[in-house]
Amino acid sequence: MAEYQNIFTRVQVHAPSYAGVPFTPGGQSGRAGTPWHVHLLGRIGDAQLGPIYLGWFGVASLVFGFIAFEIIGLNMFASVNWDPVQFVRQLPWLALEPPSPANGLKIPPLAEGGWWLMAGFCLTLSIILWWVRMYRRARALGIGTHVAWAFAAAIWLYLVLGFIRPLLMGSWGEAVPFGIFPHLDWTAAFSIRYGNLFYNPFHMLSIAFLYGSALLFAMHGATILATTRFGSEREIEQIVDRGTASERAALFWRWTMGFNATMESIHRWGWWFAVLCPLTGGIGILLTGTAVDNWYLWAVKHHVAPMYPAIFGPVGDPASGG
Ligand code: 07D
Ligand code: 07D
Repeated sequence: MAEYQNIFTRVQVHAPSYAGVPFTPGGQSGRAGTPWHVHLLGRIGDAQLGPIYLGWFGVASLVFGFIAFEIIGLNMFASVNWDPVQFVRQLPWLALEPPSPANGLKIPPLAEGGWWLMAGFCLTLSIILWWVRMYRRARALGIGTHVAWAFAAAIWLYLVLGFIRPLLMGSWGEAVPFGIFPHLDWTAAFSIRYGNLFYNPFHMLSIAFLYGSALLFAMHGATILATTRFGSEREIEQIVDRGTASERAALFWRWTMGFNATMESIHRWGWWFAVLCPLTGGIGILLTGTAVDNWYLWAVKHHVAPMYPAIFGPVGDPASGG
C-alpha cells in the first residue's frame, strides 16, 4: 500500500454541470454564465467553472477595485515618464506614496498625495463591498457567515494600517504606500521608527498565530490526506459518524501527542488562529506611536528586554532626541 501517497489530487470525477441549490426567495439576481468543465481546474479543485453570481455588490466592488488599480498603475506609469520598458523593468520598485507628514489630514493636491487618497478610498470601498457580497451570499445559501467574519479580521488590520491609525496620529503620511517593495520599506521603517516591532507583544501574538495557522493547516491537511483512503475527505459525515477514517486520524494524534482534536473542533482551531493573527496584529499597530513610542524602551521598562550596559550612558528614545 506504500504507493498510495495522496499528495496531489489524483481522482477527477466527471459529472454533468450542477447549478447549485435553489435560492431563498427575496429579489436576488440569478447566476450568470453557462458552466463548462476544465480538466486543469479539475486537477486542483472542481473541474466545473461557473455559473458565477453577479450581484450589484460584486459588480460595484470590481468597478471600484479596477479604479483603484488604474489610479495606482497610471501614477506608477507617469513616474517613469510613460516609458513602457522602464515601467515593466522597475514595476516592483514603483510607488504611489501617501501625502507628506506636513499635510496632516488635509486633502492634498492630486500630485502630492491626492491620488493616493483617491486610490485608498476606492480600494477600501471595493474591499468593503466585497465583504458585503461574501456576507450576503452566505446568508442566501443559508450557511454561517464565518468566512465573512474571518475576512473582516483581515480588513481590520488593513484599516488600522491605512486609515484608523493615520487618523489617530493626525496625518495621512503615517499610512502605507502602494507598491510592492515600497510597502516592504514602509514596514521595515515603521519597525525601526518605533524601536523594533519585535518587542511589541501584539506583534509576538500575531506571529504566534501566523506560525500556528501554518502548523495547524499542515497537520490538518496531512491528517485528512493520510486518511482519505478511508473516506476522511467527507468531513461533515465524519463529524456525526466518525467511522474508520476519523477514528484512525484521532488515534494517530492520541498516540503521538496524547491529545486529539475532533473532526469539528479542528476547524474551530483553524478559524481562530487565522482570525487572531490580523486581529492581534491590528491592536499592536494601533498602539504603536499612539500609546507606545518605542517598543524596545517599553520592553526594558517592563523587564522584557535588558538595558544596554551603562558604558554608553542611559538609552533614550532617539526619535525624541535621545
Ligand atoms: C496568497 C492570497 C492571494 C493574494 C495575493 C496578493 C496585490 C497587490 C498591487 C502591483 C497571502 C495580491 C497582491 C493585490 C497588487 C500592486 C501595486 C495571500 C494570498 C497573491 N500587502 N507584505 C506581499 C499586500 C502589508 C509584507 C505580497 C496587500 C502590510 C511583507 C503582496 C496588503 C505589511 C511581505 C502583498 C498588504 C506587509 C509582503 C504577497 C494590504 C504588514 C512579503 C502577499 C491591502 C502586514 C511579500 C514583495 C501574499 C512579498 C508580501 C500584498 C499589507 C508586509 C504583493 C494587498 C503593510 C513583509 N504583500 N504587507 O501572498 O513578496 O499574501 O512582497 O494591506 O515578503 Mg504585504
Ligand atoms: C495585510 C491584512 C490586509 C489584507 C486585506 C486583503 C486585496 C485584493 C487581490 C486576490 C497579512 C486585501 C485584498 C487588496 C487581493 C487578489 C487578486 C494580513 C493583511 C484586507 N514579522 N510586521 C506582522 C513577522 C518584522 C511589521 C504580521 C515575522 C520586523 C509591521 C505578522 C517576522 C519588522 C507589521 C508578522 C517579522 C516588522 C508587521 C502580519 C520575522 C520589519 C504589521 C499579520 C520572523 C523589519 C503587521 C503587529 C498578517 C502587524 C505585521 C510576522 C519581523 C514590521 C504576524 C514572522 C521586526 C510594521 N508581522 N516585522 O496577517 O499586524 O498580515 O503587526 O522576522 O503591520 Mg512583522
